[in-house]
Amino acid sequence: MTALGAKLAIIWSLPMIPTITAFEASPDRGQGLARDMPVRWALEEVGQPYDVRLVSFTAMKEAAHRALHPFGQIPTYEEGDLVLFESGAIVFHIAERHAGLLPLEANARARAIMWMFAALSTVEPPIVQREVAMYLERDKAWYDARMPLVEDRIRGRLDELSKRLGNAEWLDGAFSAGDLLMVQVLRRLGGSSLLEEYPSLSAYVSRGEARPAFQRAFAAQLAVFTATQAGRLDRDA
Ligand SMILES: N[C@@H](CCC(=O)N[C@@H](CS)C(=O)NCC(=O)O)C(=O)O
Repeated sequence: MTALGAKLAIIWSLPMIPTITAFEASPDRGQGLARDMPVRWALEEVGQPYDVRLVSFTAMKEAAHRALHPFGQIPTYEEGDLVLFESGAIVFHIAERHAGLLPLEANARARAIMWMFAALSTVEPPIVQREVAMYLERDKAWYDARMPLVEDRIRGRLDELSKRLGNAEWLDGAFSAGDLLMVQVLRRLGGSSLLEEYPSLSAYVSRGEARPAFQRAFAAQLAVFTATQAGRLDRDA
């Protein structure tokens, strides 16, 4: 092998460290509800190191960020020539490229992917509707009438989900990317009594949160918030 060939072989064999984007100032004050969290969690589950680029709300809407994310949001994922947005797609990509988040057996794998979609397209929408109502529609005349309807829609989904989960530890056999996304979606109900009404789902979320990979991901995003706060205090002093 020539010297150049040897150099290229080393470069090709080096693992590529992906870069994700996250809020510079997370509105949830470090609760790990922003959607960089499932991406961090998936990367931690598979043992893939990653870099984080923090973006401000202003920068997210500028052309440079929109070139990565047409909707001007976080998270994004850059890995060599590959640029992805949509947390579900990013988690899926990570799960496809590494062992540990999707079963190898074809039917079990298809079911795990089904649960990823169920989390994001069936369970999450009414939960996000509740957040939209709470944060953006509280001053509307119809707010008090609408909220119970939205919450009942969430209860309907939680009821169905808890029936399917039953006494199982995870949704379909071993922990998968489907559980990762489902737990993360249900975490958005933290602080409301809705999740507590379903003890088996509360326990399911706690099992997810107890995983070492979750803990590392959570600590990493919390460290961003803590550092931002410390910076603010220094500036104000
Ligand atoms: N479906 C997208 C949603 C992305 C999203 O809503 N990102 C939020 C943070 S969790 C955001 O960037 N919000 C700021 C904005 O929309 O201006 C995904 O799962 O990645």
